[in-house]
Amino acid sequence: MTDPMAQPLRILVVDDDESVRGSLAYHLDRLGHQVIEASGAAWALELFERHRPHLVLSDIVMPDQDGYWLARQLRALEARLGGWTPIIFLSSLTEATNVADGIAAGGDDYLTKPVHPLVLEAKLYSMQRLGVMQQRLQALTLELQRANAELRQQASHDALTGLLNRRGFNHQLQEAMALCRSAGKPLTVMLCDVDHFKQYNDALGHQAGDDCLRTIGHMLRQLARRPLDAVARYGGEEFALVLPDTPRSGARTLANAISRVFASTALPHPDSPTAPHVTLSGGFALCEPGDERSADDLLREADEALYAAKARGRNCFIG
Ligand code: GH3
Ligand code: MG
Ligand code: MG
Ligand code: MG
Repeated sequence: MTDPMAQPLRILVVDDDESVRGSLAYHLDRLGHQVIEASGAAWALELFERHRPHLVLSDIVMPDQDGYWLARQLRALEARLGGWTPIIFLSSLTEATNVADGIAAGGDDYLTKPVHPLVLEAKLYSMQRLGVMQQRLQALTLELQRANAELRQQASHDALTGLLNRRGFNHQLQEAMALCRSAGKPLTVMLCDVDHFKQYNDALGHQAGDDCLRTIGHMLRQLARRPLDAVARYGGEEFALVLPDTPRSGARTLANAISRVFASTALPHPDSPTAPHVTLSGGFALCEPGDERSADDLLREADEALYAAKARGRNCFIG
């Protein structure tokens, strides 16, 4: 990897005095840097946007706009575009207030003319070092943001099926209920549980059980595919669906479609007393406009309906 501190810099030199620019350009060129010259602040601003220099060396007293103005413009530009370019003032003004004003305007350092080439070199080095640190910080921030997004995803999703987990589902349910209430739409909550799944594992092995759960998740996702529908793995072999803008008739249609697809896709279940293939039992609860029950109330009702479906002999939906 190339040493970031050894990189040649593109430096914008701003001074109304041509001889000052010439002398600075001479020293900077000897240090291997590339120089862009501007004789005034407004012109410097244009050149800055065009060339995006790594560093700005600016005079303060110039006809028209001064160096403070330029620094303020550059900082305002960066506030919009992002990034940070070091600004070093190089002025014959020597009062403490000049230094203070320069820093307040957005300058990072302040040197007085004439500047010794060694001092100039050292100051460039120090700014370059700050720039490298800033880049590392940016890279770290990006990495942190990515890790955070990954953690958020993991906190709300199930690793096996990629569906929402219980926590993600509960959050989604609250949001969907609020949305449907304000829009005056019905909403259905559905809980499904795989029938005789213990026997499935016992007959085919836990790995096959995992594969089966993944397939079931995919099938449910395919069946409940309206944009606001959410499918979750609610527990071990239990799935939950929230179906906004879905009345009882819509929930029944979906329940029938689930049973039909499971029968026709025929995931073989050698040991099921119910059917030769994997089946689901389900229960659902409806939240009509004006119904003030909580999400927990709905889930409890759906769970009771699921229990009733199991009691009725499985492979059916009640709600
Ligand atoms: P029922 O029809 O009454 O629901 O019977 P069941 O056997 O499906 O229900 P039970 O609650 O007795 O057993 C659930 C089974 O689901 C047992 C458990 O090992 C299995 N299971 C739960 N989570 C997973 C998982 O992540 N992977 C696999 N392979 N099996 C799981
Ligand atoms: Mg001047
Ligand atoms: Mg279960
Ligand atoms: Mg089960």
